[in-house]
Amino acid sequence: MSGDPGQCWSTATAATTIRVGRFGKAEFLKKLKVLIGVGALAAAGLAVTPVLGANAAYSDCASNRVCAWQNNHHSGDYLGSRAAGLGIANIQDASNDRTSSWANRTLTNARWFQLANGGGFCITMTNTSSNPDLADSQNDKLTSWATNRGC
Ligand SMILES: [Ca+2]
Ligand SMILES: [Ca+2]
Repeated sequence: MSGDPGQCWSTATAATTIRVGRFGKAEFLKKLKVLIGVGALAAAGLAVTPVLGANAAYSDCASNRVCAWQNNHHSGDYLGSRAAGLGIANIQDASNDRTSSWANRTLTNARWFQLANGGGFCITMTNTSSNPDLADSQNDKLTSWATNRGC
């Protein structure tokens, strides 16, 4: 409706006709598909956010938790957290092999493992410390973790 200032289109049908006429049917359908695609992406984002906490930050990790993030410097998806004193557990499937930074905000040492159920190599997460940038050999390897002691 941003067309000729001298024209006044009183119905939606008239506006649609003008738009189709201006862009051509093929281009109109292309624009429509783009709009539908944007809507679908927005819907997908809304569905994922509550689970993984996209665009998380260090401050999302409570002071009594051990936490993992998708990207360096405690950013990207928030992959999960655990309280102190818990035994070995696998991280949720959607978070497996994605951790690039972690924080242990508890007063207890914790540890994480390369493989499920405490398998593979073990890395200690010292109490009240964090690693904002895992070494290449550790990056995207965390599969299980425990918060009751170090390795
Ligand atoms: Ca990662
Ligand atoms: Ca792994």
